This record gives sequence, structure tokens and C-alpha cells, in this order.
Amino acid sequence: MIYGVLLPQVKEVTARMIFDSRGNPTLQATVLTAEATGSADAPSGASTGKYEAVELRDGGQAYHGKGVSRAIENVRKISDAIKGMEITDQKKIDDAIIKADGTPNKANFGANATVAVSLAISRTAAHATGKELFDYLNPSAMRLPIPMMNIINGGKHAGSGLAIQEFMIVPVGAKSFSEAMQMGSETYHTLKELVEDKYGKAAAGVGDEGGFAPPIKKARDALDLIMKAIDKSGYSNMMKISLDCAASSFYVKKKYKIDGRSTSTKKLLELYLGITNDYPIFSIEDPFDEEDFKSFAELNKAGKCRIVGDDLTVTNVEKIQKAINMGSINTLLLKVNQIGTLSEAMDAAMLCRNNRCDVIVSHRSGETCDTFIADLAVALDCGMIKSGAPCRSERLSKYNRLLEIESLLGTKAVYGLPG
Ligand code: 2PG
Ligand code: MG
Repeated sequence: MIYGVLLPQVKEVTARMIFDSRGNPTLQATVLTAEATGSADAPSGASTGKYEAVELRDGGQAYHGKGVSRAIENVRKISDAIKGMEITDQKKIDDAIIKADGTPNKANFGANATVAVSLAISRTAAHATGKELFDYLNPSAMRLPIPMMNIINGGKHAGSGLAIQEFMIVPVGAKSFSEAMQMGSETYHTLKELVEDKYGKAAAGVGDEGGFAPPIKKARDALDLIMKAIDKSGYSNMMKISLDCAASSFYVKKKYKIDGRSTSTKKLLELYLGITNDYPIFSIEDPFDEEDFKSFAELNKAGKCRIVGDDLTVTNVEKIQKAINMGSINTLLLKVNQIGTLSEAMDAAMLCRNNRCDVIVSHRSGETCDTFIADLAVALDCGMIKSGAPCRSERLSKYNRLLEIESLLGTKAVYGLPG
């Protein structure tokens, strides 16, 4: 972008500590140019994959070891490394950040530092060019994603003892994004009534991603309750269900602790196949341990639903390539902070596109009200986003931004999966 002879250049990047949705410190980076400024926040996972880029925390007493002052200091180093670069040169800037960090997993600067800067660069560039972020990232973007709304929280996101981490409703039968949100919101509130009736009012509190966390112990009990909520809301046949098992979190001594017993890999596969026969399952994410590409492939081969890689693939092109080669997944969960820069996440999406593997853009369980992933999902034209329940502002900020994008696009807007 040319402004006379002046190209917008990075003058400085600053960072400050803010709090995330769990009340833990995280950082917000701000990029300054002569023409424009923009900020972005680093999200944070709880059920993190073993091979994710490293999040840098201070350790010690303060904030239970979760302080980010070292990551903030490192933003100064990143600022020095990218000063004077053209703000629209995202790839060059991200490459410079990767080079200055010098490790394969951002262990030096911290992926929390690099991701906040990388996203803030993109947002500043959008401001400098006078464009909406999704439009800056992809001028032909017009696809609103299907919201995958997590309405029962288990695993590491709740204390209920339910092994599977996320039970999501997926309004595949909606005609527009706003209709999908209406379906999600109504079903969510019907589910609240059902939870209160069955488990009492005290059980209707919510987990980390805004879904309910009643004392349900078995996967099928959660599924039955959700089916009842869907039916009662009048959305049978229009709403499907997705699971994020995050199975590494209940893999103990080579067995899976699920539904109150210790289960072999083979029996777990049978459990999933039974569930896909009895419920309208749209996708299953991380059904097995993050090292077990083979079992993912077995389930994928059964062809019952989408098999999604998250902890398995950690938005890392090498892992994704392996998962594609082995037939382990047909869909990638894309999280920018798992890899640490926007360009690397874009590379991951491109690799998937070239291999007929679909993409879901995802939030983290620790979030802020930053809406970057809403624009990213539209820009990637991938047709799916996972941003938690239709409850809690850090979850709804993304869905609300998508409602805004829907009205900005007007009659141009399309909804759902491409092709
Ligand atoms: C996941 C995510 C987001 P976390 O496992 O998909 O829902 O959880 O951010 O805790 O890794
Ligand atoms: Mg996951």
C-alpha cells in the first residue's frame, strides 16, 4: 500500500499485562506506525497439546507463577527486530520474529508474546489500509462460518468428572449465521431449564467456555440431555452435535478413563462408533491420545463423521502433513497461538486446502474479548468456527463480531460449508 512515497512502517511495538477470562495474566500488544495503530491479545489453553509452541510464564509466587512480565520484556526485543518493516509485509515480519526467537517452538520469546504481536501487526495493517480486518486478509471473503457452540463443558474445563471436554451444538440446517445463533441461543436456554429440572438450580453454573457443567458422569447422558434440548427447541434434523474429547487428558497408563471405567483403545473406538450410530454426530475432535495417529486413522476410515485434529496436529505443518498422510484426520482445528504467528497458521490452512482437509478456526479456553478469530474464520473461507457457548462475553465477542460482519456483507454474505 503506497501513501505517496511513504509506506506505513512499524515504529514501535509495546505490550501490557491484561487478564484473561479465567482471571490469569495475559498480554496485549500494540503496534504503532505513523498512520495507524492496532492491538491484539494472546489467548491461553488449559488442555494444551504437548507439541504446541511454548507459552512463556514467569513462575515464582506472583499470580501463582502465571505472570507474563518476561513475555512483555520480549515484546521489546521483537519490536527492535521488526522496526522499520512495512506493516503489510506480514510474512516478512513473522519470519523476522521467528528468526529473532531462534527456537523451533517460540520457547525463547514465548508464543504468547509472538502471537499477540503477529496479530496486532495484521490489525494495524487493516487500519492503515482503511479496511475491515477480514477484507484486508482476503478481499473476496464473504462466507460466515457455522458456529460450533460448546454447551456442556467437561474434562479440564469443568470439575464435574465428565471425561469428554466439549459437547457442541452445530446448526448445520440454518440458512444464515444469525439464524444459526438464534438456534444456538434458544437450545442453550432450553438446556439450562433441563439441567435445572434434573440436577437442581445450583447445577446450572457454567464452565470455562460458557457451557453447563452439571454432575453428569457419562457421555451418553450428556448427549441424551442435549438431544432433548434440541427437540424441545424445535430444531431436530437442523442441529448436529460435535465432541471434543481431548482424549490425552483422560489417557492414563495406556488406558482411557471414561464413563467411570478404564477403557482400552479398541473399546474406546467401539464407544465412538456406537455414539455415531445413535446420535447425529457432526465431528469428533481428538478422540485418542495426541501420539496415536493410527487410532485416529481407524476411526476416520469408518467414515461416520468428521475427525478433527487439535492436540494431534497443533497447527504445525509437519504434524498436519503426517496426519494427512496417515489418514488420521479430515479436518484441522486451527489455533494461531499453537504455532505462534499468523503466517504459520495461514500456511497450515493452505496445506489443508491443498489436501482436501477442512479447517475449523478455534478460540482457546482462556480468552479475552479480542475478536480476531471471527475475521480470520471469514477470511479463510473455511465455514466453521468454534468459540464456546452462546454465553460469556469473551465467547460472544467473536459471535457478535460475526453478526456485525454478516451485516457489513449484506446480501453478499453466504453461510456454512464451502462447496
Ligand atoms: C480445545 C480448546 C478450545 P484449550 O481443546 O479445543 O476449546 O481448549 O484452549 O483448553 O486447549
Ligand atoms: Mg481441542
